[in-house]
Amino acid sequence: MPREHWTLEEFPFHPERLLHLETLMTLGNGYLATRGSFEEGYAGSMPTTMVHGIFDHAPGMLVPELVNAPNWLPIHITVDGTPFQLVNPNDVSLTPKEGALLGYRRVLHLKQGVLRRECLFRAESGSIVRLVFERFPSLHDVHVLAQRVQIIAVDGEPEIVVEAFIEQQVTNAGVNHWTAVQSGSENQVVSVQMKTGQSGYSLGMASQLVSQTPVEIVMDSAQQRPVMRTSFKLNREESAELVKLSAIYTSRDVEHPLNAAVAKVYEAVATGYAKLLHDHQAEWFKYWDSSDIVIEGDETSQFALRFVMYHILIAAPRHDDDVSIGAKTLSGLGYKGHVFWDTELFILPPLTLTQPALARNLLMYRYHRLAGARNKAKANGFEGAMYPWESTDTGEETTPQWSDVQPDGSRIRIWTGDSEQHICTDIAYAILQYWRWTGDDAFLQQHGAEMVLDTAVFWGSRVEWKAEHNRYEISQQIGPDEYHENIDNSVFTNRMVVWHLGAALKLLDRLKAHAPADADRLTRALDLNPARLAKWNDIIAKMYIPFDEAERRHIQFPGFFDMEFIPVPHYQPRTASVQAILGHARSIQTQVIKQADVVMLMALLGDELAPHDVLVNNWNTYYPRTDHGSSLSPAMHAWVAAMLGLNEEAYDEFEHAAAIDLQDNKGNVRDGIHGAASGGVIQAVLFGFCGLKIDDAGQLTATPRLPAHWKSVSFTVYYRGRRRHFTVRNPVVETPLA
Ligand code: IFM
Repeated sequence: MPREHWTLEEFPFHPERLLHLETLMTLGNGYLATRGSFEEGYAGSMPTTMVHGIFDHAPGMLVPELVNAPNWLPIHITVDGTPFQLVNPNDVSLTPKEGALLGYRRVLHLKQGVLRRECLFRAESGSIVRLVFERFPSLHDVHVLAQRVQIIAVDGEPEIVVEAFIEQQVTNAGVNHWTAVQSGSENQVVSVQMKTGQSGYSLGMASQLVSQTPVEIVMDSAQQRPVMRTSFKLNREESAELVKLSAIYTSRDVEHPLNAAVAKVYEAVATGYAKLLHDHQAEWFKYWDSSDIVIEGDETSQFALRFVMYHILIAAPRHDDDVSIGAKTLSGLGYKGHVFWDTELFILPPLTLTQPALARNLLMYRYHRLAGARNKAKANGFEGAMYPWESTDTGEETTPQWSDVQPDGSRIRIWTGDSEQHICTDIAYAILQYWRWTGDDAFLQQHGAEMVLDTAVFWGSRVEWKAEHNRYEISQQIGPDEYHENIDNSVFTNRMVVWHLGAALKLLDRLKAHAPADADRLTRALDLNPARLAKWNDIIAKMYIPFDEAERRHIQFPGFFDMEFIPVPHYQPRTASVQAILGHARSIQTQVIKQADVVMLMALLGDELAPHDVLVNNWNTYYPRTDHGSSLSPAMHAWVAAMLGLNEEAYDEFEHAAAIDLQDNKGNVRDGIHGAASGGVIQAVLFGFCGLKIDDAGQLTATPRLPAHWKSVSFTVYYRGRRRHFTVRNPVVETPLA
């Protein structure tokens, strides 16, 4: 697909990949994102626009979800009475009345954040037109949505009719969230105002069609919406240009979203498309100036890296620190827009390094949800802050307890909301990683420390003392490997808790030394009394870390090796996970692992976890048992393999991770981009292949372990407020002369 390193191209039309490409070609600006659906619509397509923070819990649904907003895209064109529609070239039942698509190219421009589509279309009359669609949600002014269509009469003298409107009949795959829908028009601007049923968010959207020919507003009474219509005749070779400018606000932004949207449309029309595009592109260039990573020697990886960074950038909130990025970004309905650990441990690090202000926004989202985390701890009989496994706007636990109805009519119990408690250490890890890289003391003192310390308070109350073993344990956990549920003493969780409590104690000492007022405030507010701190030290000393002394390797959890061994690599080539092949009931009784678990621990803690030989033994043990049933897995393996000098495995897993969305090798990209896999790919390059890290002396260092055919990797990172540019090359090995 990649024609050059900045564009994703579809040529010719691939109807069989409609939903996959619709996801890949999502545009966004950190406020909202819109899938790459067509202006004229297409049967089976899923036009979706999602605005950060607009969640709603519809009647009959198990949990709230991010709501599909009105569709700002519709522009319907008829050519001599034939509606311009893409037809499936494989559908032989179509009649000439439907027109003929003679040519098609769709290009997503990553560098500019613009989607362009060119179509050559023949009407039933024989007239041929070339249509060029272009659109972008402005990065410069995130409330502005811009579209332009050029219509060129290639053959004949066609009569053209253009109708543009806002589609307000939108649902989340059939689930309606909107009530009190009202549409209207005034002074050439059409608008709609609607409200979510349960959560009560209001949304206003307005739109104007700008044409050299008069635009009238007509009522589509069947759909109860105003439509902007214009018509004209083109001579052969003549062209026309139409611009549709829309704007959107919600009650999260302003008190009167509709008024704000209408005013913004007037402003955008006065500014004009060319200037809007110019300003939008200028913002994108600023993004890429810090976030581009240049690989010399591997064009496919170069493109893949830009693609994943693009998707992180369009999802990252720019001006809002009260929202976060869901597992599927804003590009699809998968996981209902819920926020998981995917954000803190996978998506956030690339932002911490290249766009620290955006990383801070995401961490502040968690700060604003401390109340929800404290409620969860209390409801479960614990102290401190226990973050939800799945989070939305409220900060309450929103993991569904039951799956959707299965083909046999049953529902499966989902335990992650109860037991995947490592989310608390994941958030603390991301906060301290952000602080170490940025040196943002103000954030740490005012916000970050409270989260790190109150989640430590949670762990202090959560661990269980086992006098008979003279150790602390943690029962009923789900580690990153979600195939094994409600196990006792997940090594990932127990070891990360030790790390967390150690980091919390050091943090408190630092605050006492450098910010005594904050140390004092937090000590009182969180009741960090000497007994509590002594217990943290005791836990650090006596936590049970499952380890096999004879084999010198970590044990994922006690009993793991008693289960049936399945040689996962023998199950190749496969398209399904080994779990799907063996079936749920059997696979949970085996050593098949869903995703990096002990390997994830190695990525996070590196040498701090264990001596090199133990890390190698861990790798040799767990790699052949992992079926990568989760998209989060391959990139972490690439990082760790690179760290261990396993170049071949590192590149294999990197390629695997980089293809997850582009090749749709899990078959579910229609539901949205795998945000964590995207962030993981970037970490595999920076932390894995480039070996970028902050050493004990506080210096940035890089240890090149590039794939053999990569000549160099160049990137810019912010370290303690300073921009640093690196070009990493494998060390030149001198060959002695014969
Ligand atoms: O957070 C992940 C989890 O680790 C694996 N299942 C999917 C979740 C959302 O991406």
